[in-house]
Amino acid sequence: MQIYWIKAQAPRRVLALAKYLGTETEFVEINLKKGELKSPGYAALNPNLKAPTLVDGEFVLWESSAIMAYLCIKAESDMWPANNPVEQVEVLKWLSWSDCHWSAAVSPFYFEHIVKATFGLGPPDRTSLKENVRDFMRFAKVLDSRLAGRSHVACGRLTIADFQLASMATHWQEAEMPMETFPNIIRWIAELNRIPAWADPWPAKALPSASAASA
Ligand SMILES: N[C@@H](CCC(=O)N[C@@H](CS)C(=O)NCC(=O)O)C(=O)O
Repeated sequence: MQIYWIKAQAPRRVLALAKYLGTETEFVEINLKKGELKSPGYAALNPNLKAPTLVDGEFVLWESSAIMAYLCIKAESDMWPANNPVEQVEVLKWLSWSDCHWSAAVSPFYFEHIVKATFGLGPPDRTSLKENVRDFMRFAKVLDSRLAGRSHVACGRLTIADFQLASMATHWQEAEMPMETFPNIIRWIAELNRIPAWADPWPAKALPSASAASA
């Protein structure tokens, strides 16, 4: 099994999960500078030209939440409750909410402060972020209320919904997200950061980038 990745938030949650579950995987870093993400070989795996992508024999899967569910099913982990329909839809609800609402609320902050710094795209535009504060507050309130008196978002234990929701929010301080009035989110993120695989999800040794180009 291979996971194609770049140093960004969607691959991050998949890599963290693979590490957490101890999944035997080849981690193939896509070389952005060499244009591997846009190469015909990679496009054949993932027509979105995005990362991550999982390849398991003939089976190819993109979308980080689907990949996380697949890794859990293979590992028989209840972080994706494949055998419990009620729990499964509870996790699915938060995955959907993340993709539809939370992600859009946090990503402008993450982009301006983290993505730009990671890929050398210039300084953050703090002025433009002012118009994103309202949406951030709106959806952070929903998540903070959910986490009041709870250790995790769904099922009373760690699930892939936590990794999905936390991948950008984990960087709230560096990304200057206005999180100060959401103590339950801050506590939840601090607890997640105590998980070694979450705190440091990046593969120790990246394979030579030629692997991605020839995919
Ligand atoms: N919904 C997708 C998002 C994939 C995605 O947007 N990946 C970003 C990194 S977080 C990417 O590959 N960006 C590179 C680009 O757009 O050139 C998932 O969860 O896998």
